[in-house]
Amino acid sequence: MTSDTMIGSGLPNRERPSGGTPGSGTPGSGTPGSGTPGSGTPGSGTPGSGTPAPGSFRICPTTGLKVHRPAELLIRANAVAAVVFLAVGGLFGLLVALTRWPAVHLLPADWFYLALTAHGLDVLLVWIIFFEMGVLYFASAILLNSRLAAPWLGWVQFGLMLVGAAITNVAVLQGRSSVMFTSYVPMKAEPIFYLGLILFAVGALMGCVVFFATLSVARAERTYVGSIPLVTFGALTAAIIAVFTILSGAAILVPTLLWSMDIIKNLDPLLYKTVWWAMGHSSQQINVAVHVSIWYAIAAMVFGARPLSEKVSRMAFLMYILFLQIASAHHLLVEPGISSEWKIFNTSYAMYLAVLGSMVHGLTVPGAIEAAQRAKGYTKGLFEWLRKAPWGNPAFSGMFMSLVMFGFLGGISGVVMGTEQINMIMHNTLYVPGHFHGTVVAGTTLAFMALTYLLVPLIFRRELVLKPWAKAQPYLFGIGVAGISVFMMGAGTLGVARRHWDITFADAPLPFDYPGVAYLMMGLNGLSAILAAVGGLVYVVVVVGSILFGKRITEEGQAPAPGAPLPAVASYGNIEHPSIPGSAVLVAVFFVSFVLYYFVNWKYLAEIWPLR
Ligand code: HEM
Ligand SMILES: [Cu+2]
Repeated sequence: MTSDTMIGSGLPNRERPSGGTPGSGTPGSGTPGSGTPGSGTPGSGTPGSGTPAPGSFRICPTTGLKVHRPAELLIRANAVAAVVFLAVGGLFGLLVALTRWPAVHLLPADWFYLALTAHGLDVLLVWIIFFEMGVLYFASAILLNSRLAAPWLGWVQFGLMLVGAAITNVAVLQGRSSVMFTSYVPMKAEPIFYLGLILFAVGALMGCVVFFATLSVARAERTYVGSIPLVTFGALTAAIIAVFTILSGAAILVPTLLWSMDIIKNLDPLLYKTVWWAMGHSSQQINVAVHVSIWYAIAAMVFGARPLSEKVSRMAFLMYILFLQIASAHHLLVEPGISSEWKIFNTSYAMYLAVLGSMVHGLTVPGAIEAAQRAKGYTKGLFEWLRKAPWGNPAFSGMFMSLVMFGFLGGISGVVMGTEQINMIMHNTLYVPGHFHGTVVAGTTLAFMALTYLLVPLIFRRELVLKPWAKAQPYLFGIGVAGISVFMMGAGTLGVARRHWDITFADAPLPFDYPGVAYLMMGLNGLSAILAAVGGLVYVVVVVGSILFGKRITEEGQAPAPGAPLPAVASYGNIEHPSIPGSAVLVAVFFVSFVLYYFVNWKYLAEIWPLR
């Protein structure tokens, strides 16, 4: 098969698992037909216990994949809950940003900290993790052509997470739990604040269990050929890290709950922070693993792109697991109880190994898209493949902006801030939220939004409403978030503290003035926040509107012929003979920016801290 037909159709030369087809890769299996896309049609044979009744599957008309209805319902439920909490948390984010805009200074101090707590909680935890549960079910049951193991446990996941999120929100809104999402001891929240978080985490753990069980069901029932697809592999690394994260969370939140109930009298703040960040840092690595998987998924679904090298991409995912914990030291850089040697080793040498994983994906994802586009004939110059990409398709534009901004805004600033010495310039300033709005909003959130535009027709079976709005949405949100990220980093570089209600220090006995530029930055941040909030609102309106009022897609797929190729997203295999000069140039631009910015910060450090 030429690479042209391979890619042009979006369908690779991998074949479906099916009885007796050459290359189906199930030699020696006595029941080769089990769980094929054709199950349910007469004679296809679905032997084996636990194989669901034929009626519980439909065939997707777009991909030809089998869709297990209980999995589909769970994905829908988790996606809807995610979007609702994004709307709530995003509103709180806007209120926070408008308060930090000195000319507006919207909320009084106590409401500011309440809103900040609710914002961090609802977006960073609730929105992201509900969405991730949907991704886990999609990457297991749907992409592996399998039934979901134990859907009832999936509903336990959903119920526990919903109840947990609701309880914690109630605690925050009651006003006595404004401890922000890190809830550093000795700040004490109401017991139900921690209880809600624990229930939420137990729910998420159940979701991981369903995911692992589905992988083994798919394997046992031979619903796929050869290795699992890359997207599923990425989700697997995320789920493994999630288990570690949730156990660390239990190790710290259970004692904190007991402490807030006065059962434990004392909790050591440094111990709290160290264990809390075992959870807090790992949870961000889950987000990265998931959004990188989504980049690959969208590249495959929009372009039929296949990875440049399955092995290299899988290694890069594994690096996330291998070098996960050493980097969490970057959250402890000013803790007096920890030695400098340990901090410097963990943050400046060991950390780069995890970063390397992301940089590999940063090359291979655009590389895969470039190779797919070139194979379709977009070969002129370095960048025809990129210029002629479907920029009006919000799934692509959102995904590509997520990739670029995650690297340039979140990635570079993360390494700079994670360097012990330079960290002293911006520790605990607005640079920190500037950095993580680059990673977790421009990177993760934008990628999730982009994927939603594909999930609505595939999983909700509705056409998008308000298509022109959907087209503009990633740009509104992406540009707004880029502004938030850059301007908060700018203000932070000038020393403006994070989590601070009043940068004028109006009632302080000793006056203090930030430079005028800091005020300008905060104003620009407020304007960007409005733009991002509009982008977020458009997303919610388009998604909810489509789910409720979009034209129903009633078309049913046909069971594909045995041996027919699987779509790229659901199979294993590299692209053949890739040529990616354009991506190589993009990567070179990235490295030059990286190095320049890194040294600018060392120079700045030398200037504000003269050693004579
Ligand atoms: C409309 C979109 C958003 C706006 C305008 C916004 C704005 C802000 C602002 C101004 C802060 C406060 C910085 C400070 O004073 O320390 C903040 C904090 C934060 N934001 Fe956002 N944000 C948005 C979306 C998001 C999203 C989608 C996420 C996560 C996925 C997120 C995660 C966080 C977290 C974790 C904090 C820190 C809370 C804390 O310090 O306890 N934000 N945001
Ligand atoms: Cu971290």
